[in-house]
Amino acid sequence: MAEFKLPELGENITSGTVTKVLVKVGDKIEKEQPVVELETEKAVVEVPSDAAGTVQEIRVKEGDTVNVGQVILVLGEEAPENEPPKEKKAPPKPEKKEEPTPEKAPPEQAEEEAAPYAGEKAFEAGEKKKPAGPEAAPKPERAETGGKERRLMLAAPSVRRLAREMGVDLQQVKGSGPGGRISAADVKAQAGKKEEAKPAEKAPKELATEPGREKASPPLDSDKYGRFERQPMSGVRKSTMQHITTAWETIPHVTQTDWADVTELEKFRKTYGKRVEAAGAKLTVTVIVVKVVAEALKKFPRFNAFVDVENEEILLKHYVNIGVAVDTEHGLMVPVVHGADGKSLTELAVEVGRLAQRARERKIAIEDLQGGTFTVTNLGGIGGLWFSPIIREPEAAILGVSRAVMEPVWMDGEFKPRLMLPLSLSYDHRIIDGADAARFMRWLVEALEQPMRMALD
Ligand code: CAO
Repeated sequence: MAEFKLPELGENITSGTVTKVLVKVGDKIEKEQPVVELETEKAVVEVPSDAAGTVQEIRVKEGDTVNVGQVILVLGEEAPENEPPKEKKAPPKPEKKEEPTPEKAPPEQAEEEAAPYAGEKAFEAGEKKKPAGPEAAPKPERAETGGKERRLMLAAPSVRRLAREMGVDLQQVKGSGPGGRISAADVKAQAGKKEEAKPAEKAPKELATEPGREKASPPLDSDKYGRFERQPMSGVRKSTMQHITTAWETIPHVTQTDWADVTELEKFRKTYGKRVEAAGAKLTVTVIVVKVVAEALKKFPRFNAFVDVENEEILLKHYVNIGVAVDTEHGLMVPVVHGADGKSLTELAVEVGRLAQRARERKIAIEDLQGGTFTVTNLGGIGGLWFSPIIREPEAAILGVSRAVMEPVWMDGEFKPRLMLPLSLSYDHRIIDGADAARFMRWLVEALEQPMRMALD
């Protein structure tokens, strides 16, 4: 028997919330097989087992906060005796409280009865019978609440999550899909009905007594001006809040703006983009900017440095790892291109594409989020001109890229239409002087306008 404990996740991450348990008791698992999905302060990650074996016991469940070093699973050589297996030893039952018996509900369901949303675990119990992936094939929900059997519900985990967040009881929702499957739209429609039906001042009380829910954040609250909604923060949001606050409070920021004439570069991008596509990637503005920045950082090491306030030292990094801000539906994530200075444009395109996709699928590895020395954030796909990006502490600078726009530019005695790319460089004024920042920015602009500039000195 061996215990698998939550490993070090790095960079100040000490805990996470279990969003999904990916194995069942009795499963034979391989080394490196993901066993739980965990939402940390930085991202949702799959945690792989450090050993192969048979799952004897699962010590965590969805919604649990798990600390580094805490036991997640117990692994053994053999499958546990006497199927069906138990996921967790039932705690001693209080004398008066009537717990569901194994005939009424499987052990893991009984375990979940104590959790806020009894239906979730019943879903997993259904999964044991049919091994298909949960997102692909939603399983019925069945649970008992207060002795009253609940209806069988069909809904994907993402829909259940939405229902939880909106304070909607799936039991009250009429599914519009095949076989009564509940969609996200059905949940939203039900949330709308609930809000209409309830006088604001009564909302919290009604929710507290809603069947099948022992604990919920009221979806609507009110103050003297009207109603408002309380929304719990996700782990990614909490992390963003914490890191941005720290950076804002500790780093004296200055933002230097400029723009680069990328008319020629755009022609290059269109021409050679096809070759990069052959490698399965896209030669984007972001990729080109990462390449140019990687070169610039070798020439301007102060922009690739950390401040060690305690020792009053500047740590000049001899490696170039560029973080790329990615807008995902669960919040901002910044995967890191390691060794960006040693990569060709095509390699960078492949890597940026891979990282952005993994981040959006919530499948990014922790190591892909660590080790950055400088960050690029491109809002050009959305629009807008300059902005003031916040440095990712402990880095020293961040480059914001906005949408390239056609502008009349005075050239050779006349105005010519040129594609201009707005750039915003925020830097740590404790270690970078304004003149240095202006020089760094001019170098970037010249390199974007005349790529041979990169090889000049
Ligand atoms: N100027 C003009 N057009 C731009 C552009 C720019 N700076 N940046 C992107 N575009 C275009 C792209 O060419 C693409 O057009 P086509 O579809 O015609 O090719 C379209 O806009 C969409 O681009 P994209 O967003 O996919 O661009 P990308 O691959 O270069 O960017 C990524 C990848 C991950 C940086 C981007 O998707 C993203 O998430 N950006 C948001 C980053 C963010 O949230 N920053 C804020 C951090 S602080 O809160």
